Amino acid sequence: MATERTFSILKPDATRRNLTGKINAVFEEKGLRIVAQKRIQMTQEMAETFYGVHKERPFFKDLVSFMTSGPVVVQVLEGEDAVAKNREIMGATNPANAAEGTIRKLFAESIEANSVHGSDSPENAATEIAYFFAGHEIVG
Ligand code: RTP
Ligand code: MG
Repeated sequence: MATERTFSILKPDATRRNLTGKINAVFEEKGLRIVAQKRIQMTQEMAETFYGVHKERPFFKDLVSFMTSGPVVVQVLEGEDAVAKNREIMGATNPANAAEGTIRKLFAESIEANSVHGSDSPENAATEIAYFFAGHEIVG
């Protein structure tokens, strides 16, 4: 399997509880390398664009308001099979269904405030990385 990059967000519930280091430690322990990272405040427009695929879903409005409720940390993670590996490390969307040892099992507060985002395909990873980072900000 080839080295791959995925896009990650530490969501506002994680930054609010000062968990960025603890979550980053999980990525690093499991073999993912943080090759780009910055702390930003998402605007409503950014959150609506980023989660555009969910705009017809009943939870869309709440999700946008949650994602803009405080700072987030956007990241590029690199490693073998990084997209699938990160989804595994994150665990199920709903922490009630997340496996032991996953980030969402360890840290998530609810199905919405679930601490992390990770791209769900290599194609989406490329689009999401390009939305938040310039090429020179990623150093592998
Ligand atoms: P993400 O996109 O953030 O990595 O999470 P995911 O793939 O595991 O879940 P997805 O279905 O893409 O949903 C995106 C985010 O929307 C919030 N959500 N709320 N209230 C609800 O029923 C509900 N369902 C989803 C979560 O923050 C979820 O991560
Ligand atoms: Mg998703």
